[in-house]
Amino acid sequence: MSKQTGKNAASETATHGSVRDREIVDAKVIVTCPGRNFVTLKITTRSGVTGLGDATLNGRELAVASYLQDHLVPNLIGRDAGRIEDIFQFFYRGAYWRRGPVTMSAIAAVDVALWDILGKMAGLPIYRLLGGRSREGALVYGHANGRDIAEASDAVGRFIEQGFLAVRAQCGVPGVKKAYGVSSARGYEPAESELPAETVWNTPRYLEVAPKLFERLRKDHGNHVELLHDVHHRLSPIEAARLAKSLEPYRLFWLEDATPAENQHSFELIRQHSVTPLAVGEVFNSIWDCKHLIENQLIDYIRTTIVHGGGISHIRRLADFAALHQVRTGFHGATDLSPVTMGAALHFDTWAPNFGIQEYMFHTGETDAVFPHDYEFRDGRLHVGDTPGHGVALDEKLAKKYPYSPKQLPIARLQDGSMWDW
Ligand code: CS2
Ligand code: MG
Repeated sequence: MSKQTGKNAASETATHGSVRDREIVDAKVIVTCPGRNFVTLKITTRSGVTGLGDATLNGRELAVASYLQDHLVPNLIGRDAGRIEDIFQFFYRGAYWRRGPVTMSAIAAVDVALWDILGKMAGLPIYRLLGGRSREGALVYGHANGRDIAEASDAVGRFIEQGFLAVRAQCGVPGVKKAYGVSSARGYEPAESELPAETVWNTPRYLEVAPKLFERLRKDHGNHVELLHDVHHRLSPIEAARLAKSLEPYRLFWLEDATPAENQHSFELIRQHSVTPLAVGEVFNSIWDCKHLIENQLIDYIRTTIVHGGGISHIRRLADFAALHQVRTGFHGATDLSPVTMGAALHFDTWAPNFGIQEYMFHTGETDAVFPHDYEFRDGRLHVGDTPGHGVALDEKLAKKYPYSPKQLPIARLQDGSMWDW
């Protein structure tokens, strides 16, 4: 049997693209830096239908670009673009080396590009292919931050004025030069320099300021706005438990990445001590990274999104598994995830019965011009359009004007110089 033909190939109808129409004839990796680096895969079928997938892994972009270019693209040519599940399995099982952020981001780019092609061939937006609309729009949260509590509270106020119903709040930590999540003059973009910037962390100071921030936010903005906070893996499990407990009076929507989760049992300790809802998973890349967390209901929201988790095909499995345990989705949506991921994620959010919330940081005007898209923000929610596929395009000519620019994420050390979690 050839790569692209199955037994019943001839009987497949032209309406959905015949096997010949669906044959992959080109797959191209495009690296561009309109304000920040993005890696995009563009797959083209014999009938000229194209699909786009995001493969951006912040600070490690070229590793994924090479994985795609050198190892996946040669396997794609000649294959049937309609066999999305089989292509996922081919790359996941077939490579022998399973999982990992580089592998799963590369597979995700292929998977999302194929779902985009399927949508275009069917004339349907992806949310309809998944099973249709479960909601009118996806609740999103924006990023408010300030050098101190007062500045952060003003920033939260500005998000509420813009119509946001949910806001993540971070503030500077007295005595800490560069705390996670606090903007520089150019806005918050953590991968700032060619080699990692070194920051120094102070847990006791942070544990003092965080509850004060939320006490003030509730005082200034009332009890109805949803408030979120990201610890960015900087606490030990018992410190995380203490923070979660101290934040209980301020009714957080979630506390994110309270402690690293390689050891999924760590979250048992936090759960024993607090009813603050917990979110984790932006650095996960498969269902196996959160199996214990989910089946033991140690978290409330799973953050793993499409680009780092193998695409729509794998994340759908993860979301269905999470639903069995009343865990909701809360996809990662920082600026290092391209508009292609945002588009695909919003289709997923529009469908997923156990959707919780979607992170939404604004891309720069340059990024939006390179990736024209049809999703839009209205009344605290993001709304997908009805363009077939995921509704995000790529202006290749414009993309060429922004060559790759090496940038890595910062690192954190404790005051004595030992490495810590950034
Ligand atoms: C963050 C991100 O959005 C978040 O919750 O933790 O800013 C994260 O640091 C970056 O996406 C890393 O690439
Ligand atoms: Mg985070």
